[in-house]
Amino acid sequence: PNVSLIGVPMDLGADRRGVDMGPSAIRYAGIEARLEALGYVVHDEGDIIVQRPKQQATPGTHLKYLDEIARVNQELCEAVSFQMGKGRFPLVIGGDHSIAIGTIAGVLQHRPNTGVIWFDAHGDMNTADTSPSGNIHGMSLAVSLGYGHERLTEIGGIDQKLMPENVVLIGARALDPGEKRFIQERGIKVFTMHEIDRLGMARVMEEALQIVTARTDGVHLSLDLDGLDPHDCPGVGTPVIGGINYRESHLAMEILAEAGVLTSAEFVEVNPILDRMNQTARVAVGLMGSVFGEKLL
Ligand code: DIR
Ligand code: MN
Ligand code: MN
Ligand code: MN
Repeated sequence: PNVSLIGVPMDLGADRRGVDMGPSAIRYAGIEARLEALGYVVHDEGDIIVQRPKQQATPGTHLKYLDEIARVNQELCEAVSFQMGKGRFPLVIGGDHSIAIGTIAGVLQHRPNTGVIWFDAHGDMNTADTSPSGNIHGMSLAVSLGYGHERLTEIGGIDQKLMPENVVLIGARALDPGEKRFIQERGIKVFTMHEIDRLGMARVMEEALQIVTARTDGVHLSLDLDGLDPHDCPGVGTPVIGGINYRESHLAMEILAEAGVLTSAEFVEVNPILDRMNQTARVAVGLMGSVFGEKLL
């Protein structure tokens, strides 16, 4: 089995420096050796180049850095699609969560009915009208569903988008008012921290897997490290207390691995500047180990 590692050193979608160093931090934490020890052939395809615009404003919209984020995601879409065309598993490392736009657009070229597990404290379902921040990392799931600025939704083709019934959120605990409406209007399944506490992570994952596999031709994992509790992952730009703990998150990855359905993945929002001794990247690499099938015995 071949894995293509693609780094995206982007911080423009979070408008906060440091998360651009995420790919370096994850490589330093040993991702390549970790997967090679499991028997994978890892092809490190390097990083997508991200420019640093002189100004954050984009004329005609309050979306910050729209031009460069659109350009990077277009390139990422092509890179992911190219690697999948060679039969490889794309593993994208970020970078802020705006890069899910390009990753998912690329995946949809090969698996047009992909299901998605969106592991995150946030919903990332704002549009320009509902966003409190103008930060595109809070809009990427809406874009992947076909809602948002045309410069973003056109990436990969406006007709090749996720279906809301094939998407589940896990770990949500900070949703903006417009995101709550978006979720309710489209009937998107959300396992908030309440459901995780009540049902336990094992049951949540079993139910989530049923949903994302029922009508799909693949499953993508989009894992924002701020889905975990900031105690375990302090190196993120928008921490929210009361999150998924280390053990629950590994259990979730192990159940995903056992199901054997995953066809692509991305790990985002690692910010080594805000971290303690690269802990968050190390946790990210541990989770990647689990989701690729690592076991103690
Ligand atoms: C907030 C924060 N909902 C926004 N989003 C974050 O700016 O749209 N997503 N941090 O990961
Ligand atoms: Mn190697
Ligand atoms: Mn996110
Ligand atoms: Mn988040």
